[in-house]
Amino acid sequence: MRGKQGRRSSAVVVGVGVGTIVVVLSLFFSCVSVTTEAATYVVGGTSGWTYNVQSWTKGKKFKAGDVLVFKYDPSLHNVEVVDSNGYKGCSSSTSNSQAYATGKDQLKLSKGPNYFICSIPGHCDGGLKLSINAS
Ligand SMILES: [Cu+2]
Repeated sequence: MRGKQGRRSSAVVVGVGVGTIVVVLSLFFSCVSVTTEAATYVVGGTSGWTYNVQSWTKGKKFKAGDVLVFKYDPSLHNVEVVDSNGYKGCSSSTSNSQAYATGKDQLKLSKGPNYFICSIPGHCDGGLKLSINAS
């Protein structure tokens, strides 16, 4: 009787030990994935790359290397990577602006401010612009 109980309690101890190791390991791997894996975001969520898209960034923390996927109808819009002046003035005429127009452009964030606009006349002024600060 006493021997049986002893075996049962040691089995419980072993069970707790394995459980703790599993918890510790899964915590370890989830921390690793948070710090090293880049996140991928569909800009604007289900609405995609459209007007007043800036509100979509609220509450999100972006990191350098994260990938933004711009989804839109390429017959209606495009995406241009611009500098701060291009963003403020809705102008793509800056020398270092880059245009994309596939309708599903994947762009990597660089550290610091990142600016995107639609360069079709009136669209950026109408709110089709995005600024993201990546840490
Ligand atoms: Cu547009």
